[in-house]
Amino acid sequence: QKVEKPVPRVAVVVFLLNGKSVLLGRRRSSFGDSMFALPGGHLEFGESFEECGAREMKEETGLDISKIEFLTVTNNVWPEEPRPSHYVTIFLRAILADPNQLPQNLEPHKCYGWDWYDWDNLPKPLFSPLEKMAQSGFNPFPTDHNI
Ligand code: 8DG
Ligand code: MG
Ligand code: MG
Repeated sequence: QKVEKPVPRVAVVVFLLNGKSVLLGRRRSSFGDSMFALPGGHLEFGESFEECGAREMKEETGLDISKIEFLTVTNNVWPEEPRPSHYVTIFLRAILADPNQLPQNLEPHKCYGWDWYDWDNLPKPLFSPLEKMAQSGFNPFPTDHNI
């Protein structure tokens, strides 16, 4: 049996901001199972980061987003589990296009459900790329220059 040599892949994930909260879902996967993670997925050929973020959000939650902005990028290597993985992860932020829209769990085989979590009281365990960012003091919310 041929074993493909692993290669780095590009992931795009979105901090969907709603008041002081962000949208998180518990992963249902052999990789990071039960961990709270952002909506997102793999960058497809020819896509912009913003197109990918909006598409993954729609596929996974049914939500339409607006004001999509690039925040940062991190390099994430999992040497072992369940197979070697390496993601260059693009973090975006966005807001709901319609503030009355509710998230739906459109890929229940991949996620146990979406909910809003206060940034100051994030659930545990967080998926490691997100955990690393939270630990580093990163904050996805815009700075309020009026304070
Ligand atoms: P796709 O087929 O829809 O493109 O992929 P997916 O099934 O939605 O993939 P995913 O696991 O949700 O996202 C792809 C990879 O992105 C994931 O395996 C690892 C990386 N990733 C991070 N941080 C996060 C995160 O917070 N949420 C998600 N969903 N993926 C993340 O590095
Ligand atoms: Mg997806
Ligand atoms: Mg996904």
